[in-house]
Amino acid sequence: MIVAGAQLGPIARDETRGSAVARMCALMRQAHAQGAKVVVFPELALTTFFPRWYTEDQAEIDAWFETAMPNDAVRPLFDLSADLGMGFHLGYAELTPEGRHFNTAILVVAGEIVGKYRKIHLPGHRENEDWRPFQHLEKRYFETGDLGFPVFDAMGGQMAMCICNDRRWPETWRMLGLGGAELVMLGYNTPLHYPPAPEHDRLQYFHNELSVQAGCYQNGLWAVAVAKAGLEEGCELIGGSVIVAPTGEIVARAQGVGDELITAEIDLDRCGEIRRNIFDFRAHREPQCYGAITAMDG
Ligand code: CDT
Repeated sequence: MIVAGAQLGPIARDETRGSAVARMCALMRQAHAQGAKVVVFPELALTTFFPRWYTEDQAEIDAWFETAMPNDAVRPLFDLSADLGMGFHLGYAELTPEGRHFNTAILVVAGEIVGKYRKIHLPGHRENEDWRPFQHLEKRYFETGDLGFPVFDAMGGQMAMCICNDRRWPETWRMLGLGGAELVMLGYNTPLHYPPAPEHDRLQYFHNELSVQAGCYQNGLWAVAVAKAGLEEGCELIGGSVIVAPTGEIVARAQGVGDELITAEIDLDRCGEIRRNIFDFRAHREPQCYGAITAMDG
């Protein structure tokens, strides 16, 4: 199958959801013209990355969240997906009828939601930290995802999702690998500047690729990792969207930091190249020796 990653350039604070959706529809059309069966959009793709701002006004925060999916603003994406018979992955802020807040991603195939994931590894902090040039308040505005690491039988394979910071954690990938995932779709908003350790700023692109390539290789699966990129409200976000093979090799990479489509022809059966050999879990894993992984946080 051909898969696509639709990197988005910055979304301004005052850009409407309708405008972001129109940009995504254009990229979905482009992906379809190139034969793609599914297109992956970034984390929190409908709005600017609002956790960079502190507020105590819950109504102000709730305005960044979606209370229904689809809703009127997003419906053009669902309609286009149905018309084209295509799949898409979308990250958005979810406010449930019970008033719970999640950083969520869905997989939609031909206009129907077939899978949902809620981000488990929430980075950043809870309180305003004045010394930072911008905040990273995911721990304040979201709760930890409560859906585990699900894998969905869709589009002729085993599909899974994770979100941004999740990609840095080997536990994420192993859970998805053990669940039989063959293709992991993920979106990210990663600032180029990491205020607690600015000496690592120069490594942001490297750490993105290192994490995704290791996750793919060590679990024998494909990934499409897609950025929201560029200078967004004074904060530089990395680009570098990639499609990675089960061997850990990068088969497509975005060149810039604007709206940009990347595609690759992938064969899900190639997961077996790794899973039947070096990472044959059943033959070689020793779970009786891994107790600390679930018994301890640090
Ligand atoms: N969105 C997100 O998870 N971003 C983090 C930024 C670094 S932690 C403040 C990431 O892991 O890319």
